[in-house]
Amino acid sequence: MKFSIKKLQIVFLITCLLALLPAGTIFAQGGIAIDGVFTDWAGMTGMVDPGGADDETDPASADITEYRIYADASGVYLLMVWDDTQFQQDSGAGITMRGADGVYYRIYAIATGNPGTVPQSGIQVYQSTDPAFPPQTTSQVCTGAACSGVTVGSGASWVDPFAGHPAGNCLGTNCSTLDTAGEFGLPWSLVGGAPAPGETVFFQYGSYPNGPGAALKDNTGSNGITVRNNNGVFSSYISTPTAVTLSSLQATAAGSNPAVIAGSLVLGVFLAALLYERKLQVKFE
Ligand SMILES: [Ca+2]
Ligand SMILES: [Ca+2]
Ligand SMILES: [Ca+2]
Repeated sequence: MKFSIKKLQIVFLITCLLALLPAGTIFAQGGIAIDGVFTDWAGMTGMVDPGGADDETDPASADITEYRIYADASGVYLLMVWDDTQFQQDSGAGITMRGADGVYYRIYAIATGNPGTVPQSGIQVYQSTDPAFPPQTTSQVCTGAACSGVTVGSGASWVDPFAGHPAGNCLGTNCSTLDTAGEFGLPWSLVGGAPAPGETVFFQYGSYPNGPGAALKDNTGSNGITVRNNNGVFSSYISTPTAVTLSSLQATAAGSNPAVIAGSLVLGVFLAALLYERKLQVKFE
Protein backbone atom coordinates (compact mmCIF):
# COMPACT_ATOMS: atom_id res chain seq x y z
CA MET A 1 0.00 0.00 0.00
CA LYS A 2 2.76 2.40 1.05
CA PHE A 3 4.74 1.49 -2.12
CA SER A 4 1.85 2.22 -4.48
CA ILE A 5 1.29 5.66 -2.89
CA LYS A 6 4.98 6.46 -3.45
CA LYS A 7 4.70 5.30 -7.06
CA LEU A 8 1.68 7.53 -7.54
CA GLN A 9 3.59 10.43 -6.03
CA ILE A 10 6.45 9.97 -8.52
CA VAL A 11 4.07 9.80 -11.49
CA PHE A 12 2.26 12.89 -10.22
CA LEU A 13 5.52 14.81 -9.76
CA ILE A 14 6.71 13.95 -13.30
CA THR A 15 3.31 15.00 -14.71
CA CYS A 16 3.57 18.33 -12.88
CA LEU A 17 7.08 18.99 -14.22
CA LEU A 18 6.02 18.15 -17.79
CA ALA A 19 3.04 20.49 -17.45
CA LEU A 20 5.48 23.37 -16.89
CA LEU A 21 7.05 22.97 -20.35
CA PRO A 22 5.74 25.06 -23.28
CA ALA A 23 3.25 23.38 -25.62
CA GLY A 24 4.79 21.93 -28.76
CA THR A 25 8.16 21.33 -27.15
CA ILE A 26 10.26 18.91 -29.18
CA PHE A 27 13.30 17.34 -27.60
CA ALA A 28 16.00 16.80 -30.16
CA GLN A 29 17.70 13.45 -30.10
CA GLY A 30 21.45 13.27 -30.59
CA GLY A 31 23.48 16.02 -32.16
CA ILE A 32 24.40 17.55 -35.48
CA ALA A 33 27.60 16.76 -37.34
CA ILE A 34 28.83 19.67 -39.46
CA ASP A 35 29.86 17.63 -42.47
CA GLY A 36 27.70 18.65 -45.45
CA VAL A 37 25.52 15.56 -44.96
CA PHE A 38 22.04 16.56 -43.89
CA THR A 39 20.39 13.33 -42.72
CA ASP A 40 21.13 14.34 -39.10
CA TRP A 41 18.61 17.20 -39.43
CA ALA A 42 15.66 14.81 -39.81
CA GLY A 43 13.08 15.58 -37.14
CA MET A 44 14.80 18.76 -35.92
CA THR A 45 12.59 21.81 -35.43
CA GLY A 46 12.28 23.75 -38.68
CA MET A 47 10.16 26.20 -40.62
CA VAL A 48 9.30 25.97 -44.32
CA ASP A 49 8.78 29.28 -46.15
CA PRO A 50 5.02 29.98 -45.72
CA GLY A 51 5.17 31.98 -48.99
CA GLY A 52 5.23 28.68 -50.88
CA ALA A 53 7.31 27.66 -53.90
CA ASP A 54 9.19 30.31 -55.89
CA ASP A 55 7.82 33.30 -53.92
CA GLU A 56 10.94 35.39 -54.58
CA THR A 57 12.08 36.16 -58.13
CA ASP A 58 13.95 39.47 -57.80
CA PRO A 59 16.54 38.05 -57.76
CA ALA A 60 15.50 34.37 -57.91
CA SER A 61 18.75 33.42 -56.14
CA ALA A 62 17.33 35.14 -53.02
CA ASP A 63 14.53 32.55 -52.84
CA ILE A 64 14.98 30.68 -49.55
CA THR A 65 12.91 27.61 -48.69
CA GLU A 66 13.45 26.57 -45.06
CA TYR A 67 15.65 26.60 -41.98
CA ARG A 68 16.15 24.47 -38.89
CA ILE A 69 17.68 24.99 -35.45
CA TYR A 70 19.28 22.62 -32.97
CA ALA A 71 21.03 23.53 -29.72
CA ASP A 72 22.72 21.83 -26.81
CA ALA A 73 25.12 22.87 -24.07
CA SER A 74 28.00 23.03 -26.57
CA GLY A 75 26.42 25.60 -28.86
CA VAL A 76 23.81 26.33 -31.48
CA TYR A 77 23.46 24.63 -34.87
CA LEU A 78 21.77 26.30 -37.85
CA LEU A 79 20.57 24.98 -41.19
CA MET A 80 19.85 27.48 -44.00
CA VAL A 81 18.36 26.40 -47.33
CA TRP A 82 18.24 28.13 -50.75
CA ASP A 83 15.99 27.01 -53.65
CA ASP A 84 18.81 26.88 -56.22
CA THR A 85 21.45 24.18 -56.65
CA GLN A 86 23.78 26.51 -58.56
CA PHE A 87 24.41 30.24 -58.39
CA GLN A 88 25.36 32.68 -61.13
CA GLN A 89 25.57 35.42 -58.54
CA ASP A 90 26.38 34.97 -54.84
CA SER A 91 23.31 34.81 -52.62
CA GLY A 92 23.45 36.05 -49.03
CA ALA A 93 20.92 34.92 -46.44
CA GLY A 94 20.93 35.21 -42.69
CA ILE A 95 19.47 33.86 -39.51
CA THR A 96 18.78 36.64 -37.04
CA MET A 97 18.93 35.64 -33.41
CA ARG A 98 17.87 37.42 -30.25
CA GLY A 99 20.64 36.29 -27.92
CA ALA A 100 20.48 35.51 -24.23
CA ASP A 101 22.19 38.87 -23.59
CA GLY A 102 19.33 40.75 -25.33
CA VAL A 103 21.59 41.64 -28.28
CA TYR A 104 20.62 40.68 -31.85
CA TYR A 105 23.03 38.53 -33.87
CA ARG A 106 22.83 37.90 -37.60
CA ILE A 107 24.61 34.80 -38.86
CA TYR A 108 25.04 35.67 -42.53
CA ALA A 109 26.02 33.05 -45.10
CA ILE A 110 26.84 33.44 -48.80
CA ALA A 111 25.93 30.59 -51.16
CA THR A 112 27.97 30.47 -54.34
CA GLY A 113 29.08 28.33 -57.32
CA ASN A 114 27.91 25.22 -59.16
CA PRO A 115 26.99 23.01 -57.38
CA GLY A 116 26.00 25.53 -54.74
CA THR A 117 28.07 25.63 -51.54
CA VAL A 118 28.76 27.93 -48.62
CA PRO A 119 32.54 28.04 -48.12
CA GLN A 120 34.06 28.80 -44.71
CA SER A 121 34.97 32.22 -46.16
CA GLY A 122 31.26 32.79 -46.80
CA ILE A 123 30.23 32.99 -43.15
CA GLN A 124 29.93 36.32 -41.30
CA VAL A 125 28.50 37.22 -37.89
CA TYR A 126 27.12 40.65 -37.01
CA GLN A 127 25.60 42.12 -33.87
CA SER A 128 23.22 45.00 -33.24
CA THR A 129 20.98 46.43 -30.54
CA ASP A 130 18.30 46.83 -33.24
CA PRO A 131 16.73 43.77 -34.96
CA ALA A 132 16.70 45.73 -38.25
CA PHE A 133 20.54 46.01 -38.12
CA PRO A 134 20.88 49.68 -39.15
CA PRO A 135 24.55 50.60 -39.84
CA GLN A 136 24.87 52.94 -36.86
CA THR A 137 24.11 50.17 -34.33
CA THR A 138 25.66 47.25 -36.24
CA SER A 139 29.15 45.84 -35.83
CA GLN A 140 30.86 42.81 -37.32
CA VAL A 141 31.67 40.08 -34.80
CA CYS A 142 33.80 38.06 -37.23
CA THR A 143 34.10 36.90 -40.81
CA GLY A 144 35.34 33.70 -42.48
CA ALA A 145 38.18 31.83 -40.79
CA ALA A 146 38.34 34.54 -38.09
CA CYS A 147 35.01 33.24 -36.73
CA SER A 148 36.74 31.13 -34.11
CA GLY A 149 34.95 27.88 -33.28
CA VAL A 150 32.45 28.22 -36.15
CA THR A 151 32.11 25.13 -38.32
CA VAL A 152 30.62 25.12 -41.82
CA GLY A 153 29.28 22.29 -43.99
CA SER A 154 27.28 22.60 -47.20
CA GLY A 155 26.06 20.93 -50.34
CA ALA A 156 23.31 20.85 -52.97
CA SER A 157 21.59 17.70 -51.68
CA TRP A 158 18.79 19.01 -49.44
CA VAL A 159 15.38 17.71 -50.57
CA ASP A 160 13.40 20.74 -51.78
CA PRO A 161 10.31 21.15 -49.52
CA PHE A 162 8.42 22.26 -52.65
CA ALA A 163 9.75 19.41 -54.79
CA GLY A 164 8.19 19.34 -58.24
CA HIS A 165 7.75 23.09 -58.69
CA PRO A 166 8.67 24.46 -62.18
CA ALA A 167 12.38 24.00 -62.83
CA GLY A 168 12.40 27.30 -64.68
CA ASN A 169 11.96 29.14 -61.38
CA CYS A 170 15.23 27.92 -59.91
CA LEU A 171 18.77 27.50 -61.16
CA GLY A 172 20.54 24.13 -61.49
CA THR A 173 19.90 20.83 -63.21
CA ASN A 174 18.10 19.26 -60.21
CA CYS A 175 16.82 22.43 -58.61
CA SER A 176 13.12 21.53 -58.72
CA THR A 177 13.80 18.55 -56.45
CA LEU A 178 16.92 19.62 -54.54
CA ASP A 179 18.18 22.70 -52.70
CA THR A 180 21.51 24.09 -51.58
CA ALA A 181 21.92 23.98 -47.82
CA GLY A 182 24.51 25.14 -45.34
CA GLU A 183 24.86 23.78 -41.81
CA PHE A 184 26.72 25.83 -39.22
CA GLY A 185 27.87 25.19 -35.67
CA LEU A 186 28.51 28.19 -33.40
CA PRO A 187 29.80 28.26 -29.82
CA TRP A 188 27.40 30.06 -27.49
CA SER A 189 30.19 32.49 -26.56
CA LEU A 190 30.04 34.02 -30.05
CA VAL A 191 26.32 34.84 -29.89
CA GLY A 192 25.62 36.24 -26.45
CA GLY A 193 26.20 33.14 -24.32
CA ALA A 194 23.99 30.14 -23.62
CA PRO A 195 20.51 30.85 -22.27
CA ALA A 196 20.36 30.17 -18.54
CA PRO A 197 17.86 27.60 -17.23
CA GLY A 198 14.37 28.91 -18.01
CA GLU A 199 15.65 31.43 -20.58
CA THR A 200 15.06 31.43 -24.33
CA VAL A 201 16.73 32.63 -27.52
CA PHE A 202 14.83 33.26 -30.76
CA PHE A 203 15.65 32.78 -34.48
CA GLN A 204 14.21 34.07 -37.79
CA TYR A 205 15.43 33.47 -41.37
CA GLY A 206 15.60 35.82 -44.34
CA SER A 207 17.60 36.62 -47.48
CA TYR A 208 19.62 39.83 -47.87
CA PRO A 209 21.06 39.76 -51.41
CA ASN A 210 22.59 43.22 -51.12
CA GLY A 211 24.45 42.61 -47.86
CA PRO A 212 23.87 41.62 -44.24
CA GLY A 213 22.47 45.02 -43.24
CA ALA A 214 20.61 45.72 -46.51
CA ALA A 215 16.94 45.23 -47.32
CA LEU A 216 15.28 41.95 -46.43
CA LYS A 217 13.97 40.10 -49.50
CA ASP A 218 12.49 36.64 -48.95
CA ASN A 219 11.75 35.46 -45.40
CA THR A 220 9.97 32.71 -43.51
CA GLY A 221 7.45 35.04 -41.87
CA SER A 222 7.25 36.80 -38.52
CA ASN A 223 7.11 33.61 -36.47
CA GLY A 224 10.37 31.93 -35.65
CA ILE A 225 12.07 29.18 -33.72
CA THR A 226 12.69 29.45 -30.00
CA VAL A 227 15.34 27.50 -28.11
CA ARG A 228 14.74 27.12 -24.39
CA ASN A 229 17.10 25.82 -21.73
CA ASN A 230 15.01 23.47 -19.56
CA ASN A 231 17.50 22.97 -16.73
CA GLY A 232 20.28 21.91 -19.07
CA VAL A 233 18.12 20.16 -21.67
CA PHE A 234 17.67 22.38 -24.72
CA SER A 235 14.34 22.20 -26.55
CA SER A 236 13.23 24.04 -29.67
CA TYR A 237 9.78 24.95 -30.90
CA ILE A 238 8.02 27.38 -33.24
CA SER A 239 6.73 30.54 -31.57
CA THR A 240 5.84 34.18 -32.13
CA PRO A 241 8.31 36.98 -31.32
CA THR A 242 5.78 38.34 -28.77
CA ALA A 243 5.65 35.04 -26.93
CA VAL A 244 9.44 35.02 -26.80
CA THR A 245 9.64 38.60 -25.57
CA LEU A 246 7.20 37.72 -22.81
CA SER A 247 9.03 34.49 -22.08
CA SER A 248 12.35 36.35 -21.92
CA LEU A 249 10.86 38.80 -19.44
CA GLN A 250 9.45 35.91 -17.43
CA ALA A 251 12.88 34.31 -17.30
CA THR A 252 14.04 37.22 -15.14
CA ALA A 253 10.72 37.46 -13.25
CA ALA A 254 9.54 33.85 -13.20
CA GLY A 255 6.52 34.56 -10.98
CA SER A 256 4.66 36.34 -13.76
CA ASN A 257 4.39 33.28 -16.02
CA PRO A 258 0.83 31.84 -15.71
CA ALA A 259 2.10 28.32 -16.50
CA VAL A 260 4.77 28.62 -13.82
CA ILE A 261 2.23 29.98 -11.31
CA ALA A 262 -0.23 27.14 -12.09
CA GLY A 263 2.57 24.59 -11.91
CA SER A 264 3.84 26.02 -8.62
CA LEU A 265 0.34 25.83 -7.12
CA VAL A 266 -0.03 22.19 -8.16
CA LEU A 267 3.43 21.38 -6.77
CA GLY A 268 2.58 23.26 -3.57
CA VAL A 269 -0.58 21.19 -3.06
CA PHE A 270 1.38 18.02 -3.81
CA LEU A 271 4.12 18.88 -1.29
CA ALA A 272 1.50 19.78 1.34
CA ALA A 273 -0.18 16.40 0.77
CA LEU A 274 3.20 14.68 1.05
CA LEU A 275 4.00 16.43 4.33
CA TYR A 276 0.52 15.59 5.67
CA GLU A 277 1.03 11.92 4.82
CA ARG A 278 4.46 11.95 6.52
CA LYS A 279 2.87 13.48 9.62
CA LEU A 280 0.26 10.72 9.70
CA GLN A 281 3.00 8.12 9.38
CA VAL A 282 4.97 9.65 12.29
CA LYS A 283 1.78 9.70 14.34
CA PHE A 284 1.00 6.05 13.68
CA GLU A 285 4.58 4.79 14.19
CA1 LIG B 1 25.31 17.10 -40.96
CA1 LIG C 1 10.99 31.33 -50.72
CA1 LIG D 1 15.14 23.71 -55.26
